[in-house]
Amino acid sequence: MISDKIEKALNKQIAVEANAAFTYLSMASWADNHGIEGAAAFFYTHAAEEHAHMMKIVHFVNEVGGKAVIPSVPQPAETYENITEICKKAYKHEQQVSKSIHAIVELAQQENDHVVDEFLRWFVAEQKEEEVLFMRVMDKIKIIGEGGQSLYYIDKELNAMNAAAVAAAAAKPTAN
Ligand code: OFO
Repeated sequence: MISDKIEKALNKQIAVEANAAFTYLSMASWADNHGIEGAAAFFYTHAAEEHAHMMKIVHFVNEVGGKAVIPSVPQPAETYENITEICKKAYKHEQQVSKSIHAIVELAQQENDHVVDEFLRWFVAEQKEEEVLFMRVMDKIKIIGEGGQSLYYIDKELNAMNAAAVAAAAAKPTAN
């Protein structure tokens, strides 16, 4: 039911989501090891979300007659300078993922594939939400500044954002 070109693009996106999941897992683990608990919880949640996105595409590709390919994932960074660097990287990462989703939407529209186009709408909305979230994180970091207690406050903010994200996820339809 899907063209070879779209199947290839969706399989590439499976790898992108897997890469995002492992990148955030590595960030969470680094924060965990440094006792930055709010940031760890925030990125563990995001790693799980990215894994769910990957699974959503795997199921879809197989459902519409394609063959989902499970990718190998490049080893993410093991160490980071600080939590600000992590958040900057995560924001950049989300912007790239959005571009990648938008490119598949364009492909689906060129091919008049309404099924794929409709399927990807969920991802377009999700990416918008994630970009907004990371933009807000960067804004908070700017407001908090670089004083002696900044890490404490950034961690507190990330903890609160994580709690809000967990509550929101519980209230909306899940990735299947
Ligand atoms: Fe998969 O949602 Fe962002 O990357």
